[in-house]
Amino acid sequence: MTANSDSIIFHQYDISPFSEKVRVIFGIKGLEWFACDQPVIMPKPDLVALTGGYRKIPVMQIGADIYCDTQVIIRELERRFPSPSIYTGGDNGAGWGFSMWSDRVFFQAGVAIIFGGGTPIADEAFIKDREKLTGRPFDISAMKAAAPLMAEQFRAQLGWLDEQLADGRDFLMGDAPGLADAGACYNLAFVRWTSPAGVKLIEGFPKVAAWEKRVAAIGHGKRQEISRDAALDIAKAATSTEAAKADPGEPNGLTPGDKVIVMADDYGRDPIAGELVSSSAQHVAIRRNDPRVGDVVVHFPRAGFLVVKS
Ligand SMILES: N[C@@H](CCC(=O)N[C@@H](CS)C(=O)NCC(=O)O)C(=O)O
Repeated sequence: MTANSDSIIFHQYDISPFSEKVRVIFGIKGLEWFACDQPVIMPKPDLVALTGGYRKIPVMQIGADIYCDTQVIIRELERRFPSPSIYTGGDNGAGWGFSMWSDRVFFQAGVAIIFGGGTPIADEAFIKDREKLTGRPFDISAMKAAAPLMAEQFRAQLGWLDEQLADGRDFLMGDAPGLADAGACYNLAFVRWTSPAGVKLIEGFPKVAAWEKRVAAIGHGKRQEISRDAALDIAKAATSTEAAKADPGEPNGLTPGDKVIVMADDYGRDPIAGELVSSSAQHVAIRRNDPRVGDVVVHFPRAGFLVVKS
């Protein structure tokens, strides 16, 4: 199959843990998708042509709709492909809170162990890039000093997963894999790829290690590859399917047509400018134009992002 404007194009790289979260969702839903590999560090001109400045990985593209951040990517996958659902244990709302814990607190504990333990990923160019991304020194010696303390944090949180699995269930919310499994397992995968000390901590919880294997066995759905040029050509030829929609509950009166800036509230806070198309408590969509891709609509979650009139 060649990709078209209905295809899932997934801008990613293989050792990206947040990409792994979505790849597991592709597996759970049995989806076909196209991997469009992007660089691990800036510059990423082809990605930024689509997003308007957002540089984090992954980004999902369907035609001229561009979804930034795993939260909005997974919500959109659930909307378009509802079966099997990612909410397998009544965690329709709680699953998102669980994901935010995993993406921020659990992830940062893993990062400290990985980079504090010394890993070949962290060469000079990578360190400089991540300092720009976070606006803070990427201080390997400070991470080395903190690694033993962070090991305690990481272990305590692995312990929560272990307690969740204590009754012998196969997956975190019950018999079937879903949002919680994808949302937690990628942090363990990242540790496995990069940190022998971290792997020891995981292996300290045999139920967690067995669960991890069950999640890995789900696979990643059906993956094919697409070049960056071909992905941009698809965006250029396509039209967004997002309809303009006012949200009467908008706390600050945002209305379709408003010129706005959207930015993440943690790291990678590059501002993305556009015109508001639609918004809700969980989602904001803005239209922007780029000479390489034409008009595109870029989607973001609300939790973890700021939207301001420009
Ligand atoms: N909140 C974002 C976090 C994404 C994230 O931090 N991704 C990492 C890679 S796994 C990243 O973009 N690092 C900087 C880069 O790759 O340029 C999400 O859920 O998608």
